[in-house]
Amino acid sequence: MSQDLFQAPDYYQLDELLSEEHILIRNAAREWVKREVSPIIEEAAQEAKFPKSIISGLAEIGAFGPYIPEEYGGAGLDQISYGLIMQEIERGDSGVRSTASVQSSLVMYPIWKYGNEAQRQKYLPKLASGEFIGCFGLTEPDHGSNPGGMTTNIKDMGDYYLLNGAKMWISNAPFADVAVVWAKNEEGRIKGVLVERGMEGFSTPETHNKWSLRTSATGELIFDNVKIPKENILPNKDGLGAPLGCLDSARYGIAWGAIGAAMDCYDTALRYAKQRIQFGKPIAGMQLQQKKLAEMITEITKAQLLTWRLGVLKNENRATTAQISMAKRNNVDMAIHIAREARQILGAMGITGEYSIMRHMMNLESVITYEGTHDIHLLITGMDITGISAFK
Ligand code: TGC
Ligand code: FAD
Repeated sequence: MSQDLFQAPDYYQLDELLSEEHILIRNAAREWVKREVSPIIEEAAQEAKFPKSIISGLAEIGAFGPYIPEEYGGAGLDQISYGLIMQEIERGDSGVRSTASVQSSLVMYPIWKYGNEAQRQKYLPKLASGEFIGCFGLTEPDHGSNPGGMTTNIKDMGDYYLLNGAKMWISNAPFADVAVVWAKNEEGRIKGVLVERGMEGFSTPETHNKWSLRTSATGELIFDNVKIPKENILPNKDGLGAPLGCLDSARYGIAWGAIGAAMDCYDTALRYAKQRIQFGKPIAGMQLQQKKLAEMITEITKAQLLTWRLGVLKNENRATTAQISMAKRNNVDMAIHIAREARQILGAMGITGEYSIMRHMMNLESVITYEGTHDIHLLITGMDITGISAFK
């Protein structure tokens, strides 16, 4: 990729809504992405390899467990800081943000919230430092949008549980040290199970040939009579609400992250349009290109306001699942539209790895599907405003 010249748009002077600490944290993440992610990310995407060399840097900027208390190795930050970190990382690449989202909201969060003290002490500091990488197994081959139908199961064998089943499309699976896996017990109740690499009968084959999220490793989790010690069950919450509670936190981070991808596409397209001369003048002076750019900055500004307000509500523990769904859905859709428009502004150059836009565009095809599809989030809003579930 050519040199990273990113300049963040702040059309409504929203920095004034942030504290000094927020700005320090955001700027540290921004600088780190420029220094450590931008120079290597295009090659990693072309080769479809997760760049393991950035794990320690992610830990240093507080991307692993931003809001997990410091006593467990987390950064102890508020929800707006968490969002800003996700925004900056996804400005670099959605696959890198995925790794941070899974580690923080889908692995550390359930261990912190639903685990006991021994489980917290055993796993959280190592996950916060990046010594351990985690993954989250909810989706199955036959149960994606409808995780409540899962068939992965645990059977009580007296001294231990026996785990059987399979999960699919699992971020970080191929190299994760620990997997938070959701499985039904004999009463059909969903429980969280901590499965460690090396347990007999547990394998994690990688999923190849993705055109999207190529810097993030995706795989299956296969459980063939895996013996699970009883102390590896998360004791403090069960039922579908347990994994869905984790998704609330991850979806919130994605709502911020998508703004980062959109800002990068807009900024790249604006700079290119000012420099590219056709018909004797910069294409930025053509009305059609101005329409695209003006609509982009309008949508980015609206998304920034939405997430800032959601962050305030989240800090006060008042953000609802439906509010989070609205922000995830709106912002990812906004980002994917901006990526497509920005790609066109660059003409043929837009399809090359010289610029980040096509990579963002392809990544966002995963982001609009995982953590609840675009349709599912619309139906969550529909359910919230009508009081009637379209899922039953
Ligand atoms: P429903 O009957 O509505 O709810 C079942 C129980 O769960 C409770 N609940 C929640 N609790 C906490 N937080 C939430 N967000 C909750 N939403 C619902 C609910 O109150 C109920 O509790 P109880 O006590 O009454 O039993 O469930 P449903 O089966 O009708 O499904 C609802 C639906 C479709 C919205 C839900 O299943 C859903 O969100 N589906 C989408 C699945 C999804 O998002 N999967 C994501 C997998 S992980 C992933 O994609 C990671 S990508 C990682 C990366 O790389 O970044
Ligand atoms: P389906 O549920 O089969 O949906 C197919 C289509 O039907 C979609 O358009 C959907 O909107 C629509 N649809 C489904 N139900 C309804 C309905 N009731 N009404 C209207 N339309 C409907 N999962 C994990 O557990 N952990 C991970 O780490 C993880 N990482 C992922 C990484 C990547 C790169 C990808 C692509 C996915 C990942 N997922 C992960 C899985 C992801 O959460 C699922 O793909 C997603 O929930 C959708 O499930 P599905 O793909 O089975 O689609």
